[in-house]
Amino acid sequence: KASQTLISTSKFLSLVLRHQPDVIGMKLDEEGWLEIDDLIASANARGKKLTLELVHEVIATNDKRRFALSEDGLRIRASQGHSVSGVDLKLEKQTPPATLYHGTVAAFLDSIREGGLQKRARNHVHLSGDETTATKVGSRRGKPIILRVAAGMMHEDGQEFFLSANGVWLVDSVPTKYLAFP
Ligand code: HQG
Repeated sequence: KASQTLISTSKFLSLVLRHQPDVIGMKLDEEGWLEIDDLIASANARGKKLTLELVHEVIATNDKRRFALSEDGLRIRASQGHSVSGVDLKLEKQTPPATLYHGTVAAFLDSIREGGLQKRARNHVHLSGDETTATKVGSRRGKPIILRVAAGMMHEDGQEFFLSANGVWLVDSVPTKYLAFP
């Protein structure tokens, strides 16, 4: 199968499962799940070609493992990146490593120094476990700048950390005092 099909399907699933389930007239459940059969039927009804095989292939081959299958195998959700309100992934709190990383770009630095890292459109601030990953995240927007986050200290101070099923660290915000700028 052309990898182009897998990429465009991944983008479509990201749109539906993170941001706008209403584009196919769907609603996510409170933990972000959607019945795969409903997803396929609704997508097809709106002219978006989607099959069970394709959905499973995207889940299995996606470069960032962006989508997860429920235990019963009948539902799908995005593992992180949501902007739809009211979704609670019910992740367990985790103790983070001493340092985490955030990849961004120079244009945002003044504002980040001012207000710390904020969620913006998404439900969490996303942090990376290593600099290589953070560099990729920052590169989506231009020349990457890597900020070091004193995650251990934040955690000791009572901030909650969650780790998504695909290894992305999620927090509510990162106040400036925990950030080291390059
Ligand atoms: C910036 C991708 C100004 C922040 C990635 C970022 C990730 C501020 C942007 C996931 C700010 C938000 C998320 C402040 C934060 N002032 N700018 N106070 N606080 N920002 O896309 O972390 O490929 O919502 O630096 O791999 O870039 O989609 O967050 O540049 O895991 O699966 O505001 O998206 O995953 O951008 O990326 P985003 P992100 P996927």
